[in-house]
Amino acid sequence: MALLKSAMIFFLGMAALQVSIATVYKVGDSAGWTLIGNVDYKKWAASKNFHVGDTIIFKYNTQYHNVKQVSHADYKSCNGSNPLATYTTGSDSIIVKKPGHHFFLCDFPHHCQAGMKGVIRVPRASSVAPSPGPSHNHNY
Ligand SMILES: *[C@@H]1O[C@H](CO)[C@@H](O)[C@H](O)[C@H]1NC(C)=O
Ligand SMILES: [Cu+2]
Repeated sequence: MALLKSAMIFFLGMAALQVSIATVYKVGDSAGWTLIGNVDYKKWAASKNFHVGDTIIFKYNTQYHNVKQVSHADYKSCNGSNPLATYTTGSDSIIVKKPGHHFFLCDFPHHCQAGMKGVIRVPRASSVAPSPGPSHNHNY
């Protein structure tokens, strides 16, 4: 009985830990998703340690901007005509569901070229990927 109880506490503790690890990120911080102020979204995204379960929020004026998730090729060429997902509410909460690279851009004319694009890089869980070396690599 005591063992069952401590097992319960352990699992509840793990669940609480999972919740506390999930982070909410507002894209561009106080600036939001915009052309104003020349926010470097690539740099912004590269400075974060995203994980599965995190929430990415895009805040913007819907008259001028939107959010499209695209393929790597379309990201490179700033082509939003074949989106994997489209967001247009002006306050889009996107929950990171899987590891990998997630490419986003604004599909209004020339906005992507002007810098409204970024990559959310989500590393695979460290327990899944065995590390070959003695030190941890953080090349994200
Ligand atoms: C965007 O991609 C579509 C489909 O792949 C293609 O037809 C279109 O020409 C592309 N647009 C630009 C501006 O490259
Ligand atoms: Cu835009």
